[in-house]
Amino acid sequence: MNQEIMTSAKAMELENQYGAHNYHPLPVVLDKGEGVYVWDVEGKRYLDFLSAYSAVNQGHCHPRIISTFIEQSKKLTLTSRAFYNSKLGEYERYITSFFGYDKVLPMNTGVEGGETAVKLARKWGYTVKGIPDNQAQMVFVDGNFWGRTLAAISSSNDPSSYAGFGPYMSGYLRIPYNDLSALENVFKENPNIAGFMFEPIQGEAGVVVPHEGYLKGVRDLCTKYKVLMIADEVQTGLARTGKMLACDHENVKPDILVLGKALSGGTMPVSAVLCNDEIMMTIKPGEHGSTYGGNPLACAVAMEALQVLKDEKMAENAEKLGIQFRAALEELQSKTDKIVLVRGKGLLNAVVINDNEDSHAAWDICVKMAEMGLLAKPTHGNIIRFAPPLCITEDEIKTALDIISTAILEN
Ligand code: IF1
Repeated sequence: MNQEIMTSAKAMELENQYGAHNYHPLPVVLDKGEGVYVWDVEGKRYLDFLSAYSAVNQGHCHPRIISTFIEQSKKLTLTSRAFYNSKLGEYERYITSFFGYDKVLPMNTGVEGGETAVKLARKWGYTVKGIPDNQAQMVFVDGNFWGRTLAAISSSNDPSSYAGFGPYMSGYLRIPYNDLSALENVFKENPNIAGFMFEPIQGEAGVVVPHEGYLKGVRDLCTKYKVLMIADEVQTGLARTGKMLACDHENVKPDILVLGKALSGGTMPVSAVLCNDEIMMTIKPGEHGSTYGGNPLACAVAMEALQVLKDEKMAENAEKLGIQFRAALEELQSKTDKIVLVRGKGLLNAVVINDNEDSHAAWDICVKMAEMGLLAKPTHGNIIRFAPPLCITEDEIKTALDIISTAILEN
């Protein structure tokens, strides 16, 4: 086929004509990525401050991860789990010792990880906790986001996630986030609760950081009431918040850990559910799985993606530069009434813009930042999330802050 000259306009037109309209992207057409930078079709360079929603923590096209991908992809990519493969056992040993659990169940997308965690909790509820059949309850929190499947949106209180897709999954309870008395009350009132699944910091809700002690409080209450603590670290995990896991900020160990996104360094969907034998062994052969789960390519890439985080001290970098980034934004906040709030941990941060319902100030700021060479996108209308790859340098943070402050002050 002759090589058609692709322009941004042409690419947007093609997506509009032939693709589902399930997103409203910023008018930027990306063509290349390297480290913290991405380039559009016309060659304009941007600082990527979204990192594909924290799936590119290691930086775009990290050389070590790409060369591992290329090497394994020439040898063996997929076997299904009908057979063993030479990478899966090595990966399972690597990731379980990396995070300190007996076993891992490998899946692909983050939401499959969440679904797997809910199925494990229910199975454990019936076979270990002794919940009567089909009576297991799962507790979620307001503002949660763990994907787009019917099981995931059934737990949501965001109409843009659930409206128009009913009927919904039963056996779900929902309480306010960051509220330990609400958690204890729901545990006291419902004897058949199998698990409590939540994000240690809420990403989609707009980087909502719970009060100091919340994670510890959740851990203690889940232990006291024999409810599985399930940490959805799909977005907060893998060094994003300044520790390898967000739960590490309070030295808390969830019963089930869900990982995804950057687990592959942004090369392909790889997710993982980790827990100890008492829970993991409740699922018997043939009771759960997926075609691509645990494929040799994913295993090779995930080991390298995790090792890169450690070798390049990305959690430490996120911690250090996150403190600088938030301090500078708070300084900016003191100069304008446009910023209502700055919040975040590590390099998962957000700015809440002073924006009434119908204005689109946050969107306009993002369009202005794109023109100035920085990509970020609003969530929930007036909240702008800033999440660059964790390989970013101090100088690049300073450049980003110049762009952000100019765009906010000028808008
Ligand atoms: C979209 C949001 C972020 C997640 C957490 C599980 C999943 C996600 C904490 C599911 C996925 C993605 C989904 C993507 C945009 C992005 C997102 F805005 F939708 F909410 F990051 F905040 N747990 N989040 O954040 O993982 O199945 O997608 O691999 O759906 O628009 P997935």
